[in-house]
Amino acid sequence: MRLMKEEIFSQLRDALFFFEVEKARELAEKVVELGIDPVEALEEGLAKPLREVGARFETGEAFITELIASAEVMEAGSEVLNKEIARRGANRKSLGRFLIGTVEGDIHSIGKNIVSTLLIASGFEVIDLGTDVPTWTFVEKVKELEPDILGLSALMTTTMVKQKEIIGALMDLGLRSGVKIIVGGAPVTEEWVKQIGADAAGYDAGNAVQKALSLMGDA
Ligand code: B12
Repeated sequence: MRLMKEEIFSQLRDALFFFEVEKARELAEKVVELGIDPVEALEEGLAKPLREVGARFETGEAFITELIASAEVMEAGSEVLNKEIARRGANRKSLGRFLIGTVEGDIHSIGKNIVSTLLIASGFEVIDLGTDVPTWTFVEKVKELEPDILGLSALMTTTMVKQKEIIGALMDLGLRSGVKIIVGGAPVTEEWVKQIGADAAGYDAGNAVQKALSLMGDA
């Protein structure tokens, strides 16, 4: 089983590097069929190699077309795996309401979607506002839905400033104290959390769930 798992993860990695969308979907279905941990498959088979493509893009070794093509592979595979993750965690009572979205100007959705799925699987009620969400929409939705936690995703150094803007707007309207705020995305650090007055940062989906649970404990 262990060998089979490693073999499938390695085939998933190859599918991502060679832009094979259908192959990734089939392999993800095989992961589900064989009862392999879908979270591990997502991280080892798809997320890690996608980050490698990102690093190559940064150094000029990969083109934007390659980045887009490998992201499509990741999305196809994660669509199948996310369903399985949610299915495994179904029928739990809600631990709390979690409002999540990617900030304005930023269309990166993959990490946010993985975090949402794992939160659902862990028992949170998740409301996902999608990507490129204006600051004002976050504020309105906090007012309307009264979530326990607000999760703000930003993948770029140029868009993470929106996390600060949203927290500022919530403070100005007297809404900040009613909601815990957790920020995420690759550029986020503990230093940034302090600087913008958030409550926590989540560095991957597992860590996001852990932090969310501990914030609920503080509530
Ligand atoms: C895939 C990808 C894309 C895809 C996105 C597809 C999609 N549907 O999401 C496409 C090709 C569309 C894309 C576009 C662009 N991209 Co891009 N992209 C990436 C890449 C390679 C991977 C991101 C990803 O999905 N990672 C996999 C997931 C699983 O990891 P993750 O996103 O980090 O999420 C995890 C954690 O961060 C955390 N997390 C994430 N969100 C949240 C939220 C909460 C609440 C919590 C608690 C935790 C949490 O948990 C997640 C799960 O483990 C990164 C490189 C990188 N190292 O991040 C560049 C990267 C983010 N992109 C970059 C750039 C520059 C762009 C473009 C501007 C490119 C261009 N020249 O057009 C556009 C921007 C468009 C826009 N306006 O947003 C830069 C940003 C640089 C910067 N300024 O900081 C990066 C860093 C690449 C690079 N090294 O240069 N991109």
